[in-house]
Amino acid sequence: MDALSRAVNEAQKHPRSLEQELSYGTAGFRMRAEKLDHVLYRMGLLSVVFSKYKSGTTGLMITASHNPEEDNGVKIVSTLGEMMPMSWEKYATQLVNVSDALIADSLKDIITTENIDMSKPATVMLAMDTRPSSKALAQAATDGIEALGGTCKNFGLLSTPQLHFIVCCENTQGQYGQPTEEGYYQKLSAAFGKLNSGGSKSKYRPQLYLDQANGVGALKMKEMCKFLGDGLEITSVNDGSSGKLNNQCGADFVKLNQMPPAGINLEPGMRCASFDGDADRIVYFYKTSGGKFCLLDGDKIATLFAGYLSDLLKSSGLKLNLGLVQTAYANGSSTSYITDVMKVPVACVPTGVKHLHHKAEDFDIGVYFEANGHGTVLFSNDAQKAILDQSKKTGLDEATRDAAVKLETVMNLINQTVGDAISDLLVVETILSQRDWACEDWDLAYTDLPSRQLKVKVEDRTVVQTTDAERRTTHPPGLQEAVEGLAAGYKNGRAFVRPSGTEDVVRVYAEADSQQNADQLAYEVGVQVYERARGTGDRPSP
Ligand code: G16
Repeated sequence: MDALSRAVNEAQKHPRSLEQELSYGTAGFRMRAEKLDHVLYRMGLLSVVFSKYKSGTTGLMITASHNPEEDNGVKIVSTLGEMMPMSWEKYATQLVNVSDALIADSLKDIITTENIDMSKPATVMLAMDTRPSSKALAQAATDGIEALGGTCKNFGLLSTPQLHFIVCCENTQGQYGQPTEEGYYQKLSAAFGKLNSGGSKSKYRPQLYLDQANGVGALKMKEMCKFLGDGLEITSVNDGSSGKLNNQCGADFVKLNQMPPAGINLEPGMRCASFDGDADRIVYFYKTSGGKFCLLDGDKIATLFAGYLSDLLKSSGLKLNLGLVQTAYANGSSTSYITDVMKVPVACVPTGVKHLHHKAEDFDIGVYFEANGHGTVLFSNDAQKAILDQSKKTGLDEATRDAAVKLETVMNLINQTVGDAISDLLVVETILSQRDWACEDWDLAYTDLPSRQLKVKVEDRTVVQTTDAERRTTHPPGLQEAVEGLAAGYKNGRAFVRPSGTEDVVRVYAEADSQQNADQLAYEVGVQVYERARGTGDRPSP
């Protein structure tokens, strides 16, 4: 039996029982876990075809990240650890939506269009998060991989960024690091150790309270701590030993509710951070001596990183351009600060790491962060070479050389393949330590405009269509004018709506001069969405 016939045959074990049309969203397919069996089988098939197309090892991650425990999802990782190219998303969408009988036709279509040599070998690295549904879904994916003759390397539980890292290491023949979980800890901990070799501090304390969303990040941070030695003292909260994944905790909860997670009794002087369910996002928070909760989100992390890197660039004498990439969710104050004070170019792209990552490649050093805490830094090949050359150059004065060596080491601390909560945590701690800053010092750069996010349930969220990096809607008619009219009524008012690509909701974002005004604006915009886009369930309430 040839591979395509086997793929059809094996599909009987994973029949498509869902009539609903699915599409490859912000971060792959995501929904209630019980609906995903055939999706995983078919993504197993696709990851093999994609591996043959790329002539390299691909990755398949089973996770629904910040979504509730009952959901699950899948995304495909490309050979350098980046997301599967957007041009392949249509194939994924097509393959999961055809009837069982048309699987071979759908595969043939991809193979012919992309001119793929099916005789090439294929390997797929598979990993999953801690959701109860993940194991069975991993089996469905494995069945798909093996039906098409691919080799499946199952890594079991990994954080999403660890899988991206390992896939990159594998395809660069170890140049990026060793393609194992241990290789990940070794590379990052070695860089962290080099950058944090002591020195007395007056404000920075190497103690962090870490909310791990009851997810896979807890297991992996525990491993990382063994490699870090006593360089950083972490108090683990929501480590999965009792609570439910992402329930009243995690980066998404903290960012959206602007309050501490369950399990942390926040007091002034404590530096805290939250991971999300698959440890690819991180936000920090603290409480002022006046008792105010303060969030240090992705925007604040981005400016911390960009400020530090730009100082190192100056001191090292390197002429490399540094840019920052954000989405519409970036707080208006952060964008003004980056543009007007830091004088760093900033670009705005639609939500989703795939968009940010792509845009960041336009710079020698591209820092990208979503306000929700997902981000990293990319160094172009030329930038990496220039930094390495400078750090090895003889005859430089000590300060110049020291800055170049630091840049090189920071590069090794950053997981460039994708936003990584563990790596980002280590970079934040390094910068705070080197600057001898407490959270208050970090937070001084600019003051966030108060903001509010809401979710509105509608019959079909695809009726909301957007343009201009999701800052404006083009459909349903009249919605954009209504949103603009409402925002104009508030000082510093700004609002936008967009359909989520990971949850069945329309998201509303609003910011204004006061929290009360931001809340009110979000509510009023939410009502417009509810009325104009056929809202269902609870009408937004003030
Ligand atoms: C995913 C994506 C992020 C995105 C988030 C929310 O995060 O990786 O880029 O910001 O979903 O997307 P949306 O607003 O479209 O639902 P995660 O951490 O859940 O994988």
